[in-house]
Amino acid sequence: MGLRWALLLLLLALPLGRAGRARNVLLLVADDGGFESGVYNNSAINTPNLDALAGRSLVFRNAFTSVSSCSPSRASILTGLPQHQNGMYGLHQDVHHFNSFDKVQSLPLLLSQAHIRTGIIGKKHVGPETVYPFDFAYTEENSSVLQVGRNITRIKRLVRKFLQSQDERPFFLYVAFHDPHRCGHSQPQYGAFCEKFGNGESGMGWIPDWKPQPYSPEHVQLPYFVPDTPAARADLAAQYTTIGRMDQGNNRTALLFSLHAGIGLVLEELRSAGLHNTTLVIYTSDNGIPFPSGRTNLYWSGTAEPLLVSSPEHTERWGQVSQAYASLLDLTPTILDWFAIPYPSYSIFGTKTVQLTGKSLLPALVSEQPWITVFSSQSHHEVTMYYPMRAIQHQHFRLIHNLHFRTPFPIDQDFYVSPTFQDLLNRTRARQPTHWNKTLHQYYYRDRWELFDRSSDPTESRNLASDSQYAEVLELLKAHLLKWQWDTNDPWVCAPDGVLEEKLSPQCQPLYNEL
Ligand SMILES: [Ca+2]
Repeated sequence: MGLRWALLLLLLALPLGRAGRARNVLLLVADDGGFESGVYNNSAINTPNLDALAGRSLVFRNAFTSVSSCSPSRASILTGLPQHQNGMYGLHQDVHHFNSFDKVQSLPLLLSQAHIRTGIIGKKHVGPETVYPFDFAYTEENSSVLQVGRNITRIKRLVRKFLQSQDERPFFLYVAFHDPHRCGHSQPQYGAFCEKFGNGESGMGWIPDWKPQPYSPEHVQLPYFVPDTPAARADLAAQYTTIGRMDQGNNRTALLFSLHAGIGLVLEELRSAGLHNTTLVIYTSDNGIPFPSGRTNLYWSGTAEPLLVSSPEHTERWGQVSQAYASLLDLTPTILDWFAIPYPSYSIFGTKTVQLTGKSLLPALVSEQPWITVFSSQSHHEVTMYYPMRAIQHQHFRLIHNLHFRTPFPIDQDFYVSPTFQDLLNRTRARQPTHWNKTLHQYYYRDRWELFDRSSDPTESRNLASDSQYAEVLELLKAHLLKWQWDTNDPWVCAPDGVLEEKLSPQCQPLYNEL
């Protein structure tokens, strides 16, 4: 075969946009990030880079993770499959040791097969390597996660290195910031959120692109689910400071932070390389903020996420807000759609064909879509934290099925040592006011079914599951949720009052266990 033919075949194999141009994707994920940005109406914060990105994006107001835990969420983002289907039931690292199933066809795998170059900078937190291979990888597996996830100067240089070594293939670059994540459990010398890491003080190292900004606990905007106590405010202020390795020259009220400065640097690298007009940029987070009712919970407070989708080819809705419901399970279908790659027909176990239940978000970039339902599924966080839950958010209704409702809700090591939770424990033990919207007892002991109507109860404080006025809604949502569990081959589909027997036709067999 002649060289010209070989080149032509190679070009035909490359995914091209409608205009015939190569298309790329940059995925930015904050670790435990929430709505601390101007674009999401946090007026205490100045976030020029995220706000500028929002001006070139469709801003999703109703976006949700499918699971409120790091590794399971990253695995679901990178597969389009919920944790119970891709196998990442809990955290990947250390003794937790969860992995996705060997046969899972992940996004990096599918992209690689379609001749798209893949790169990851920052926190990977998923495995095995054969399921999640990247051509270019600087992660906790070969570097310090502080360096590749929090040192924005290092991140900037790695992005530059990736872009400068870019070949003729399109690319998918995943930049996984570690910054909004807690630090007190693993690196307490840098502060509760690593807010001192790289601040130039003795022993803290120095990040040249970051001028640390102190933040006053009195000025943080407390979400409704965080106790209004000095301890929690100081905790949140520390997180704001770490989020804010901010742009140089910001004024004293500019409470913006490393994450956003880092995003600015990464986007600047994209612009400098002349790739901003061919690259779909997505910004989101993996799970709820690390505060009570946040991370590890399937309440709104644990699953609602920021989501910006910026397409240079879809300028119609730049700067607009979408009320359509989006799930992080939609990211794999969206990215495959952007590259015009079909999802393969295959099975992970037996003959059950894997179906993506998410959808491409690209149509929303053209016109508002009638999407009103998203699903969530959680089994573990840490290996000891077995507390399976399934949930559906349908318009303003949220239904949570707590499968192990008779056991106390588990608390992770990282959160346990946090100033906010220690203060809650101490106040509860001393019978002092907690200034929280629930009690520890309520937090630990949950009803099997929790139904909330956010249109009349935005803080999800009234469980309507036993209210006869909502019996019809309850049954409808239960049926929707159960159908999704069957559609996604959920091994827990019969729990807690039955056993799944799969010979011949799969069905639930009763246990008569009084549930
Ligand atoms: Ca996380």
